[in-house]
Amino acid sequence: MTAKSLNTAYRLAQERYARLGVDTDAALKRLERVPISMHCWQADDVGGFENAGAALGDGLAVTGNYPGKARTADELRADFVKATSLIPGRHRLNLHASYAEMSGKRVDRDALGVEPFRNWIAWAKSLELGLDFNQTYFSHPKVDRGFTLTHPDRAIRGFWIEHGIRCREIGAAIGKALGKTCLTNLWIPDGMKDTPADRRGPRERLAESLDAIFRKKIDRKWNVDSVEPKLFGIGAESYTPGSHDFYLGYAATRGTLLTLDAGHYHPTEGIADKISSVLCFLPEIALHVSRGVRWDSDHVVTLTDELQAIAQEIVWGGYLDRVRIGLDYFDASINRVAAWVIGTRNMIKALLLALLAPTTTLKSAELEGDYTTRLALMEELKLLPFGAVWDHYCATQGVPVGESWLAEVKQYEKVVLAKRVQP
Ligand code: RNT
Ligand code: ZN
Repeated sequence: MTAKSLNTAYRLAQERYARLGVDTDAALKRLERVPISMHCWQADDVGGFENAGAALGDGLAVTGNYPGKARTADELRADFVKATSLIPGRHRLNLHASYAEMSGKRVDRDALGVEPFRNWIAWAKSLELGLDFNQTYFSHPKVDRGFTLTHPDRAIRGFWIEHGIRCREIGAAIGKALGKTCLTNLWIPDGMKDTPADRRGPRERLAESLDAIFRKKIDRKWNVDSVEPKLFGIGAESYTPGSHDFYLGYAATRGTLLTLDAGHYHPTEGIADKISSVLCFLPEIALHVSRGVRWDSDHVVTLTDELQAIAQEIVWGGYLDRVRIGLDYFDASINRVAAWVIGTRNMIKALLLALLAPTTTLKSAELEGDYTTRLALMEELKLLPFGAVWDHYCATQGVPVGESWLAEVKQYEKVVLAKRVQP
């Protein structure tokens, strides 16, 4: 498409939206300021670089063996730079503790400091990139029978409590070094395959462990903490102490954020409707936007009704400044850079769609009881020339328009990814 035809298409779209009272330029200006926290673990199948001596498990599973997985932090950084060159806007990178770069001697997770993250920080600084962080409570021999912070043994709990504390400190060091608040998100895999005899004990231990982790006050300017509930995992089908109810109560009483992961509920239960509910009681939340297919399968985010519902709730509810949007999926059956690009572009598209809705008109029709107008407009909106506005956004942000990003990923695959021989 030529610049001229793109521009013509945009002008026509702008006129069409203006007829409904929607200012497309204003929508794009707002969109530009919404960062998406892109999860580092899409690039290497949640492998990490610390080599802790345990394979991925603990309720997490990545399927596929597409060539080109990042083998080192440098490769992951290069892949991220490639991906973000194909995505409009300015985004963030979400790191896990297991992406520590140990030079020579290995430091265990209860002794982790900011040192092994110096390369990440220096790199992020040079790109003016914000970083987020996560404790890693999986792929480690001390995840014993699937338990970490709920483990009956005090010593094992203690090990993981220490890890939790250290990661918050690393988060704060990252935030301070970059001058951008870091979100440190805590998720544990703990649970039981079969019906437990004691549901109370592990939950009380979890609350106690979390209190020990969050005891130290950390300047919220540099680090904010969040906790991530889950319903079940592979091998933990019957019971998860860190459930939604548990963590909602925890976040509300302790002042942490709550992370809503789209794959962590019953298969037909969405997270969109939870946003305005929990934000009545919590100042801020975080999201792990994902796509579960039959279970928490972490498929690449596509532009589904559920994704649009999430974006509508954030935008229409006026919550853009109270929701930290992050992604969480891992697909090793397709090109991993493409997986990043597709999912992130879709998240942004969903936000743009939501920003292009005539919300004032819709809300006043609703207040007046004119549900006919509300429904009619919502349906007509679906066929408005959204694509022209999206193309214009990509063009003005200097990233490929439409499917043309794919050729760049194919080229990158040929020149870079295909040459990576896996160890
Ligand atoms: C697992 C959680 C968690 C992880 C990442 C790797 O079910 O969603 O967020 O996916 O931390
Ligand atoms: Zn998640």
